[in-house]
Amino acid sequence: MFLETDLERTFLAIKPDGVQRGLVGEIIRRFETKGFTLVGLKFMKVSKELAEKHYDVHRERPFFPGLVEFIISSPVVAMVWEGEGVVAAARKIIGATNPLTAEPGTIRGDFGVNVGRNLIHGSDAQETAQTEIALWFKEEELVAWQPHSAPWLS
Ligand code: ABT
Ligand code: MG
Repeated sequence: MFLETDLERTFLAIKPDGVQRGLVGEIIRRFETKGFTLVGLKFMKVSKELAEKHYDVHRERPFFPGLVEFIISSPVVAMVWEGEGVVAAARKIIGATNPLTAEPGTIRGDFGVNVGRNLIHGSDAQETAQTEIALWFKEEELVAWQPHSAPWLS
């Protein structure tokens, strides 16, 4: 028996600083223990083309070139997570863009200090999530599954 839920998906990426600092396990743990479901995961170096497309909305901003250089500098962990309300909830778990003002208890609030090194990306809306998932993942790389029904979940 499954709970009736309105499933949605979001795109998350642990940025080069998160990988370099050995925070991959810690970051994934927060989404797993919250109760979201991992449906896609890959460790990869990002091409300049993909980085520029991903941050296309910031193309005219002064920080754009440095941002792209940073994202392609070292590997990232690209992920798709599924669950009820996961897009907004993941943004809460991640915390504010600037880690200095991000609340303690959030990923950025707990581990970061620099806005240009804010550890993890999360889609900012359901529509953006769909665009980003399609940009980063092929359909066959996503695994549709449900965790075993358990008394505490159903
Ligand atoms: P992302 O999840 O990376 O998109 O961050 P978030 O949505 O919280 O914030 P936005 B505004 O999308 O920032 C994108 C990246 O640009 C960096 N940035 C942003 C700066 O370096 N300087 C700035 O003044 C602003 C506004 C932070 C984000 N990524 N990194 N690394
Ligand atoms: Mg953003």
